[in-house]
Amino acid sequence: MKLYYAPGSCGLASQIALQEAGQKYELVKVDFKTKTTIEGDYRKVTPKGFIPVLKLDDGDMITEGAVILQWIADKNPASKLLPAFGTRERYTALEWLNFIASDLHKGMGVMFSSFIDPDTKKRFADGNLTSKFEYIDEHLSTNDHVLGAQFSVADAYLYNVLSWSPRVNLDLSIYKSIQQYMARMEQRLSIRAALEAERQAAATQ
Ligand SMILES: N[C@@H](CCC(=O)N[C@@H](CS)C(=O)NCC(=O)O)C(=O)O
Repeated sequence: MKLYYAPGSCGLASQIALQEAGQKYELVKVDFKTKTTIEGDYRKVTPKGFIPVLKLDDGDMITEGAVILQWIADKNPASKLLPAFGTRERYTALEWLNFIASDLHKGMGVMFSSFIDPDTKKRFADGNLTSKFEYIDEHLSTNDHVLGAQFSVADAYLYNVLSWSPRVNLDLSIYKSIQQYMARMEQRLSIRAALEAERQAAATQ
């Protein structure tokens, strides 16, 4: 299995999930500027040009980070990375995955954009992102993980996206529960292993 990724981007969540599931995978680095990899034209892998893409051993490709996370969880039920199909808890997990993907991830994406000037980014952070951080902080004040007691792929994704804040000059230090959550996540072996695998792959490709 291959995971197309770029260092420091949203492919980390998929890697964390693969590590949690004990799945072996190979990392293939994508150059965003040229849309190439060591294999050649990345647009042949996905015309969308985005990472992550999970290429299965039979050649099938899965795109969209939140969907890749569900695929990994469902193929590895013993790892308990999502609640069972059909349960109310499953839909709570999907609500979180959707919120992280469409509101938080894409909101943080604005902060990385080269099309938006620093003042507009600041106003966007104050007017849009702050309420999301407050919501997450409040939730984490009574929950060790996104879904409560159990780690899930929603944590892989939430950790991934929140970890970008220093790179876009967002100071989250006032959110004590987020700070404690991030520190807890950084103790997890899967997260350490994913970060290390990414560091090693980035150095060699
Ligand atoms: N809809 C996609 C979006 C993924 C996405 O935003 N990927 C970014 C990196 S975090 C990307 O590939 N950017 C490519 C570029 O900026 O050229 C998903 O949810 O997986």
